[in-house]
Amino acid sequence: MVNSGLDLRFYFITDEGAPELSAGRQVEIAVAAGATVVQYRNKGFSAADMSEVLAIRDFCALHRVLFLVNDDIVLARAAEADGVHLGQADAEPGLAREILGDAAIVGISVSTPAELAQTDLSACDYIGTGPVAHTGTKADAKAVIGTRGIADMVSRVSLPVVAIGGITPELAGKCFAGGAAGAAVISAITRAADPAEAAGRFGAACGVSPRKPRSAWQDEFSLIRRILADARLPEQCVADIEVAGGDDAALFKPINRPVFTTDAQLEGIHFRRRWQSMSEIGEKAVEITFSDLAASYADAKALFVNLSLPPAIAEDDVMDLYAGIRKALARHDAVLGGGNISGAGVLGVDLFAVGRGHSELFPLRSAAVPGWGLYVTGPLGLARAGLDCLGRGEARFPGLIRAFTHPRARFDAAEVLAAHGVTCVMDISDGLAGDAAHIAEASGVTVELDLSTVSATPELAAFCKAFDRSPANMMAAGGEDYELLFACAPAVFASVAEKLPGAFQVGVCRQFSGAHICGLPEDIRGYRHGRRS
Ligand code: TZP
Ligand code: MG
Repeated sequence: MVNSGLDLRFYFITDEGAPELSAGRQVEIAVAAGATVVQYRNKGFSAADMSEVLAIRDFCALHRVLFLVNDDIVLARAAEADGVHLGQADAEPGLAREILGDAAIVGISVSTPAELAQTDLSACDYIGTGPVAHTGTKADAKAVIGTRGIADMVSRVSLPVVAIGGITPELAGKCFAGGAAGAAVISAITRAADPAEAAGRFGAACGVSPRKPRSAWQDEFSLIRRILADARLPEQCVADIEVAGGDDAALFKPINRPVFTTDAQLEGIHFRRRWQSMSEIGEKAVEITFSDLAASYADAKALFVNLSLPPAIAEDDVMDLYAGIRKALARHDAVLGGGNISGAGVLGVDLFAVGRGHSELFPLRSAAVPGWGLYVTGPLGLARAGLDCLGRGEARFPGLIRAFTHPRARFDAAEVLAAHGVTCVMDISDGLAGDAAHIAEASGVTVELDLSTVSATPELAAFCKAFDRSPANMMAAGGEDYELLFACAPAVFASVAEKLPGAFQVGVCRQFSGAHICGLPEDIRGYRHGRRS
């Protein structure tokens, strides 16, 4: 699953004036009917309501429903909501973006062309437009604009339009026909004689399916039992490992030249649950960890996983994450050696991998010498552009999104490089500019980068054109491609390239001349965790 677009179809807003339904109960009903967004709207919010907000947030997270807060950026931030919906009289969308961050969803109400003209939409992800029909739920509602007003707004903006105000299932259908991306509803559900039945009809009009209720994971031991039940040792690995999985530690048979590496994937830093399925998150975590083994000419043998689990996550989601982990392990003939589960604030996958090293070679970053070329095994910048697409809700470049969500450890390329005796290799996780500098510094050379003859893939070129980005910049600064970066004599590369047609030159190594990297504009830097500016 790649949820690159925002799914705004069934946009439920809580009703602080519903006679007998608490906001929490309203959300349960809407989510069960398939709501794709929940907006917490409570004009009389006080600190006493905070536990209600947090319970709704967790319930939405558990069901993978987007959770937004109405009007209040500070509450949205404090509740760690997915975003905020602002009215014309609220704070500027740019301020919401600044406070809530790049990945937050920011929506704004824009009812008329006149309002549109005075609204800066540059920090917004969608607009809410209405009222479509008469509504008693908003005292200061503007003049009714009808479904025609929705179609008119759709024709004026490129952002998704959510229709709001007095919407019934029948009207929702008309708004979708006019190009609306979603229908927002309060009273047609909350004040219906049978709210659950009304929510079901509204969901059907929005084209969503009802949801099964999910419960949060409760118990570390029951999860571990389920994980282990699926994690039998494949026959071919028993040769290296005697005991893995269910005991306090794993027992390995002697491994010739064992190689160890570790990596981590953290929610909010490396991934967002709404951008990738749990299985994709698990699979990627293994591939990026094994990428370090590939770059070291080692075969993957075993993986240890230390999982940090927030409370609002379902046991089935954890099993999905492990399904992805197992898929990658099977791809590389490796086993789950063991692991740990701990409660935490955010989802985190910490990994530790064991490999069997090459019988003679252990490539180093420090092995490059002046006169060698610097090369990569495949296209650069795709994953960074894919991440951008996910952040923008841009679905036109699926290959770029896939590069971000489905990296592969290049064991195939490593085998070719090892067969050619290449001694200077690393994987590109933080971007060519930064990673080439690691080789230059470790080897005491100057790397002269030159991307002038490298062309971007057609999809990256189209992305750069659409968003006015420089392809060279994306290729040099974009991280997470997990291709291998290597240095060798040009004659060696000529023979490597016969086996790896996707490989190409990105620079040359020279005698150190005062700077480790040259050939790039100043503003190009690789990704560096912890850097604040
Ligand atoms: N903004 C414009 S109309 C409206 C809001 C919050 C109220 C929508 O509620 P209902 O009950 O679905 O008309
Ligand atoms: Mg408002």
